Amino acid sequence: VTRTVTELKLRGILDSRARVTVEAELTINGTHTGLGSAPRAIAPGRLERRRGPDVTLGSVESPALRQAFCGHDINGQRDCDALLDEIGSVGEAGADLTLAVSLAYARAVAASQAKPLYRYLSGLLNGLMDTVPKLPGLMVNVFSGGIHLDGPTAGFQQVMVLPATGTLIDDIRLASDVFAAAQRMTEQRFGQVGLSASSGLLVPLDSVGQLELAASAIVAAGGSTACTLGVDVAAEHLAAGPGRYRFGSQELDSTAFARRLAEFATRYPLSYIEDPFDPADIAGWRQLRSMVTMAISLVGDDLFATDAERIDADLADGVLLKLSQAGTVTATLRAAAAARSAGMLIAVSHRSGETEDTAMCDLAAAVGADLIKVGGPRRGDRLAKYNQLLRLAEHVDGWRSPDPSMTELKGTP
Ligand code: 2PG
Ligand code: MG
Repeated sequence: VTRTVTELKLRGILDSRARVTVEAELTINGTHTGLGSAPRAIAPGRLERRRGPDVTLGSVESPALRQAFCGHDINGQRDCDALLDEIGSVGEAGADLTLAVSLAYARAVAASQAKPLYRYLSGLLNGLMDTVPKLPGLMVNVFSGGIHLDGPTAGFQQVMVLPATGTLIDDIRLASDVFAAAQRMTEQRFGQVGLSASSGLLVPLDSVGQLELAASAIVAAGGSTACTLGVDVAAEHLAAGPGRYRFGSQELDSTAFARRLAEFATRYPLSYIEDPFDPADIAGWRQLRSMVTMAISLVGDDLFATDAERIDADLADGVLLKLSQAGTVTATLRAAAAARSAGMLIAVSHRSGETEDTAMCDLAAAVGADLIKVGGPRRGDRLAKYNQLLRLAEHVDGWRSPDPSMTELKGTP
């Protein structure tokens, strides 16, 4: 089948922080149209592909994209993304524009094949990796800190709860209960608290206080046997010079910071640590790995920046996949395949500034990701993702139906 791009529209739209990001609308053969948009981080990692120049709301012009796509036959995601890479590499489009177009093309083709997006994406994995679509486990942001907190605090960017009841529906229920318990407990102490960009609670507590409270909230929600905790240290943003980190009121060298993290791993039910060190602090990564048990996954976000070439199983146990870091669907799938062939865990992630796009959920299902993080269960930009996962649960094979013995969602206080 020939797939001629008959129309490509680009526009500036609002993200969840009311910053402007881009959306693409692409039509093939005049019949099938797909939408795609790019999220926007508060502060992208050093190794990430760059966003393009700021765009304004409404129609956006990109002569290079128009010329390469409009009226041309583009016969597969790989061709589409190779073209986008080329345009990106000569500086004609940033990773935000290329991602938006790549996702819009994927959705247009999936629609023309009457396939849900996850099925289409899983078809693209042929020859790249062997996988059966499955739903990921959740990592739910409870407390935010670091640069996600308004104001200068040197702490973890996210404290998350990882429910593991065995079904998505019960996981969502339990995580929502833990979140509600954490909110109730913090509001009893501090009065009303705000929400961060990722819909985590913004509390006047340091990281230790947050871990304590999250552990208590798990108990209060009756989740002690089914929940662990995870943190995104986002250490790149804590770095105070090579191999030095600001943490609370202290400045620690790499070894002292590794010891601190390893100590947390013994005091709290931690199962996941993301970006414990700066990407340049290779010694730090190796050191922590030798200090913590196998029960804890060390995962690279800013470390690998969703780049297949950077992925290295000697440094971490897992890879965080962010479509906006890779810049195209194909580059993201390549990173997933590289992670799997290295025997590493795969986690898929949202960004701090999100749109209503839910492609990351389909991506997670298609690559059979182990984990996904889409923020706290508050506000539409994050709920869109939880709700897409619920829809996917009806499709994806191998996902058990809910256990009726689990209690009903208790709801927010
Ligand atoms: C992260 C993400 C999302 P940001 O660090 O993993 O939680 O944050 O989009 O700000 O990079
Ligand atoms: Mg991160």
